[in-house]
Amino acid sequence: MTIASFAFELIARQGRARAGVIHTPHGPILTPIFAPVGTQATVKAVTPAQLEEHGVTLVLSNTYHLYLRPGAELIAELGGLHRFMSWPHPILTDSGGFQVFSLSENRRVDDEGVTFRSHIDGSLHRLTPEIAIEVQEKLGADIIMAFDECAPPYDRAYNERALERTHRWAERCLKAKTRSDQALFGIVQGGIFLDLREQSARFLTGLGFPGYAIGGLSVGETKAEMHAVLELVDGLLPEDKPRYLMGVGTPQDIINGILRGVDMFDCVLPTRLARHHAAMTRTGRLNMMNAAYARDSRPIDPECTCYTCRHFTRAYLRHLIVAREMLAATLLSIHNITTLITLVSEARSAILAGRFEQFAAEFFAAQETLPS
Ligand code: PRF
Ligand code: ZN
Repeated sequence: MTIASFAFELIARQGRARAGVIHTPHGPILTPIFAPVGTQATVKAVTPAQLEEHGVTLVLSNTYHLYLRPGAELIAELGGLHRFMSWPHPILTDSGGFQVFSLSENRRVDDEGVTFRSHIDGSLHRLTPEIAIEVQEKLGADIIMAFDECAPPYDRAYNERALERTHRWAERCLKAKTRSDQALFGIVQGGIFLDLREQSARFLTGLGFPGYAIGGLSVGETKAEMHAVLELVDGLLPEDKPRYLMGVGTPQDIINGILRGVDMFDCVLPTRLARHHAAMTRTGRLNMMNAAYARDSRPIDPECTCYTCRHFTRAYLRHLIVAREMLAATLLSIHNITTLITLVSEARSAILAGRFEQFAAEFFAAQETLPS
């Protein structure tokens, strides 16, 4: 008998909120989970040892970037992405669809795939569902994503066309897949249009993926529109499969997602904000360059247990930023990632203890600016 390399166990529910475990070939992922983004096979400014120390279990990387540089064959030759970046824990790769649309110039979409110019050297490339799967199989992540098209959220005609294409591409991704040790997730699209979202969730569920992502959100729609899509999709996706809200990353959006049945999140926000001198806390953001911190002997967040908060003052962090020292980005990234990892891990404990409602209420009551 073969042991399934990928499985989702739903352990507890409170309302729509869920706590579970995703089993992968590189170990378990306790959900809800937040995954920091390692676009180019590195979570910017943070070492794998530092990620491990701060409770990170899942890292996301990008097909688009690694396909362009250094190339999937090279990474495969060197033993795959886990070994290449020395991350022995679970990895998820995004398919490249979203990145082609947001990063490359002169892209042209047809039913077959996308032709685009590299944002690095302008060279011409083509991604199709088959190529996206081939590249992701060479990289060897535990969870791989279907090749999709993320349309502008309010354009009905565009969303109808993109959805049809995304569904054909999802079928082709399943067909192209050859490895049995990777879980391929389907991606629900449809913009803000609830009937299209319903059509998408039903179609993809019919194909029988081991997990489902909700794409095309946090791309300019309102919070109310995002919540309406999440609530609809929560009722349509199978309960016994993980749900992943792509590219979502503020503490508020994460709690709102968990309240609506989401198990997985990823975002560049903690590391991007860190490089722009912002410290994330559960209740708001601090600009660490602010002169008010010049003599502040407190840590960023007295409640935080991260390496940065255990060892350094706000005054020191401000000094590093003003002096343009690289360590600032590392220390702030560690803190910001820890804020989100601690948030999802406490949310999980609250769901398991049946007190997530109170947890969420207290979280929103503590916000500096009221959540929308
Ligand atoms: N599709 C894919 N990756 C994504 C998105 C999407 O819609 C988003 C949208 N928030 C982030 N990353 N493949
Ligand atoms: Zn901290």
